[in-house]
Amino acid sequence: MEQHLLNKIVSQFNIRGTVSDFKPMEKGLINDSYRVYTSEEDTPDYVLQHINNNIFEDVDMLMDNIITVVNHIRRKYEDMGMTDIDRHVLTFIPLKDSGKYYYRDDNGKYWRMMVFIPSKSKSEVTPETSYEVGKSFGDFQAMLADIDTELGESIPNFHNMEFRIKQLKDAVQEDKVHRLSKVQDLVNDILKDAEEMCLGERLYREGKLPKRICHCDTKVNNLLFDEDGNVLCVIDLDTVMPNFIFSDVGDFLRTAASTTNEDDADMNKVSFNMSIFKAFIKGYMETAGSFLLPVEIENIPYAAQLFPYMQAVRFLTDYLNGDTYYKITYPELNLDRTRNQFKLYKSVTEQKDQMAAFIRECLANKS
Ligand code: GN1
Ligand code: MG
Repeated sequence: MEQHLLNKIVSQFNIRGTVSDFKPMEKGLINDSYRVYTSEEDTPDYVLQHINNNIFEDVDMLMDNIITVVNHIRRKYEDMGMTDIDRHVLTFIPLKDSGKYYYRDDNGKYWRMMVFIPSKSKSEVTPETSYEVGKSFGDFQAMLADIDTELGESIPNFHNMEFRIKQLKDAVQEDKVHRLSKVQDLVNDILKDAEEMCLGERLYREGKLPKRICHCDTKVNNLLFDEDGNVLCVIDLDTVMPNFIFSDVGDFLRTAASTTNEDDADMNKVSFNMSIFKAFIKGYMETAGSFLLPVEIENIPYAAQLFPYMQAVRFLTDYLNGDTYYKITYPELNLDRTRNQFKLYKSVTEQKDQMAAFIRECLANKS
């Protein structure tokens, strides 16, 4: 986007310092972001982000959720006496002429700004860092447990597996861009496990499984790390909403414990790394163990399966719909992503018994 248009947008926000440059940031399949540089020594840089309101239709609700969450976390950190809070929680910038946290430009596009946090992102997750990350996730969920405002669903049915299966079946039925014949076998293979993967929704309906406030997009590149590989800050809060804890555990493992990334078209490289799983779960159980119910703990292996599976379903649905949701760089990318995630799901499934045994071990050591 052109510099003078970006300048015009930024000038609406109540930032400190003089803007000297913009650089597009590579991140996310949904929103576009720019790093906004300021020239003074004592002013922070910022992130300017375009909010994709085709996906997040209710921008007011979205930003209300996010502001509630960051204020809540900030208060907790203040109570703990933390000194460098601005590195640990996102700071959003209001507009100059109203208290609103987003700007709607002349073309009807929505924008928001936040303080840029210098960090190492996309850090390679090792078993050592994975243990620390597990602990921070347990803390993150514990911190959000007592928010007293009810959060809205910024994307209704976001991680509802039954709903995602229905979307895939609809896409198959419509076959909008005539790709079905090419992928019919894959569709059949994936749908074979649909019922099993909808376990969470069944347990919820039976009143056995609670929803808690979760982040719902805990992939590795939505975490900022410090020099030692500890989680500094959890970013990308668009999807924070009530859900099963499986979401955060599952999506983190989907990305961190995969031996490659979701865009890798070489399926031989895709498998699930048990040592990352073990380290993460060990850390997570140390901090979250106190509030998790047995049904949540027992089903952690299911969570590890569910997320690559759900992502395969979502990528395949988008492929059949003609790539209208996820950004792509070549025509078959969503199909490659589907195969990649389905392969990962299979690899998790093969190791499910080992996971269950490890969880039993963690529980035994605790008592
Ligand atoms: C999207 O926005 P981004 O790239 O962090 C998606 C996630 C998927 C992910 C797959 C709102 O996340 O649910 O897991 O892509 N976010 C939304 O990479 O759909
Ligand atoms: Mg996201």
